Amino acid sequence: MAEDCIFCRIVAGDIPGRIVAETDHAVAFLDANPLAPGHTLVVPREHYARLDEIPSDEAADLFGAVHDITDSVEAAVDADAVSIGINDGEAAGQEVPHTHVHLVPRFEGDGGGP
Ligand code: DGP
Repeated sequence: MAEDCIFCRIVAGDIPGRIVAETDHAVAFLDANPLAPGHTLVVPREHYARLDEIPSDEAADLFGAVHDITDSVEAAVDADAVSIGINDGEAAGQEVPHTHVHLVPRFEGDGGGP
């Protein structure tokens, strides 16, 4: 755990997070600054700043969680689709240096997305 990492602190339960799913290696919680209702972040439990730092078994679990919860995220807010994305590195727009997958519910004609 990185003491100064907000996502590590949510995973550890040190600060409140609206957690929607948990697996052995991944935790999903609602984004505090959502692009759409139901915007969810899926993060590895361990602190990895970038995607290529995650061991393959933990990456498989992370993307398994993404696979398993996408339908529920979409259904929870009655969306039409979901945009799934990672800002991998600062130049890509990554603000929180703990790898996370965005699940952004999409609605017909919303014109939004990550
Ligand atoms: P990115 O730009 O890809 O690093 O996205 C970071 C996301 O994290 C952004 O959508 C807002 C969200 N976020 C930042 N701080 C917090 C927090 O303290 N709690 C939660 N739940 N989300 C946060």
